[in-house]
Amino acid sequence: MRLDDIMMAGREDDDGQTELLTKTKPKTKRPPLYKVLLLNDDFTPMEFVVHVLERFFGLSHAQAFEIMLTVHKKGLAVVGVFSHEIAETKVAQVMDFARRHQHPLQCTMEKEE
Ligand code: TYC
Repeated sequence: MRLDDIMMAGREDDDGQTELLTKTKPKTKRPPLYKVLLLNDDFTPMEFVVHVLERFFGLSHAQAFEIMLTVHKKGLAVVGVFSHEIAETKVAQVMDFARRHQHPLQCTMEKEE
């Protein structure tokens, strides 16, 4: 439960005791966040993946190299968490850039629990 789910107010009753009143507040839902995932393959050059991570995710060379290696070893990694619109844009940018360079690199998005 989030803190803003309940509003509390204090009021004194006839005996001077403070009663706590709780009311439910109209729900203000935060928009869901999306993980952007990069998938491993056997053909995309490591340097290309590092470049993609620097270019589209604003990572330093060292961070980009580290994530690339994680994907290479584990099969996939989360490269960032974004709103639906930003995640969609990142996925499209990566897929388009990879396609233009004729690499089979795959990037996808997944709703956060
Ligand atoms: N496995 C690729 C290779 O050995 C490198 C690679 C890393 C490809 C990460 C995709 O998302 C990827 N050249």
